[in-house]
Amino acid sequence: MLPGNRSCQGCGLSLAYRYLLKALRGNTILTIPASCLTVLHGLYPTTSVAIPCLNCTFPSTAASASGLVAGLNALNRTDITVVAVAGDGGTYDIGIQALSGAAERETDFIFVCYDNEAYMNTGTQRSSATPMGALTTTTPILTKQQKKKDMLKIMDAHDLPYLASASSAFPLDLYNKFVRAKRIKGTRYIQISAPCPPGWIYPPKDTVKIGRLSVETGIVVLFEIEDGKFRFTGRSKTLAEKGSRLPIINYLERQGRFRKMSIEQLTQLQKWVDLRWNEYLRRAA
Ligand SMILES: Cc1ncc(C[n+]2csc(CCOP(=O)(O)OP(=O)(O)O)c2C)c(N)n1
Ligand code: SF4
Ligand SMILES: [Mg+2]
Repeated sequence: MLPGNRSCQGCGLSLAYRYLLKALRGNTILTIPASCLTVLHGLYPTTSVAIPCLNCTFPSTAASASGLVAGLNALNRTDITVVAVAGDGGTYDIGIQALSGAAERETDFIFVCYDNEAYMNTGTQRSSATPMGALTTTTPILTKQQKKKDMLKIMDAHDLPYLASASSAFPLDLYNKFVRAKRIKGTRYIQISAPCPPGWIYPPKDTVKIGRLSVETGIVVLFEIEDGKFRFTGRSKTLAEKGSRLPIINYLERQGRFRKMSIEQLTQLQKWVDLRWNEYLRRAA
């Protein structure tokens, strides 16, 4: 990644992207759909990324990756890693069909979902990754009433050789996951929680603080699953060993998007976070 890009100040995606490209060092081809990431890359003829990148249509990220892999195989260029990077809208919603198909065909590529929990590029519309209780421009009065879709669980059901959950606030953990994923063959799925100051409504200087709190509260859990074996990683591993998670209110109260959340929603969300945490503890045991 070159110095300078067109993301907003304090963008969690831009941090995560820098780390993951550093970890992927070597022959890599990217494919990315319409999203904040296309904006981050810049307008032709300028670009902030010094490696080849295909700009594909919104639903076709994993399909375009499948095409790239087939082409490279035909050329006998198995030394090149194909990496698809899409937002939560491009993964959980419009991209899920192509992604599931590519995973079932065991396509040899890494799919990265950076999760900023809404359609940010077009002005913060709700996605199925938006958490319950969040204000978006399409849930402007009552907040989002439904739970966040558990995409990690859906991808885990594909029995992938490697799946991981990371955060832009924990660079080394994120970096190590990409180094590990690069060495494995088949479909690898890595989901990165990427805080977004304008969409989540907090000052740009707090991006790392918000990201850390998401992990401290268990809203985001750092883990990896390799050939079916679940492991907590980094800070989540320590939290699992010490049993000292913070209540989610510590994370929610710092973000304007949750200012209209009801007490019932808060209770429901805390319950969901606790249930999922206990599920992970059982898997790790
Ligand atoms: C088929 C199609 N529908 C809608 C759009 C408009 N569009 C471009 S980017 C975007 C939002 C993408 O959201 P997400 O995937 O979460 O990435 P983010 O913008 O949050 O980084 C939308 C709706 C499009 N480009 N193509
Ligand atoms: S809207 Fe959010 S995700 Fe998009 S560039 Fe700005 S900070 Fe990054
Ligand atoms: Mg998004």
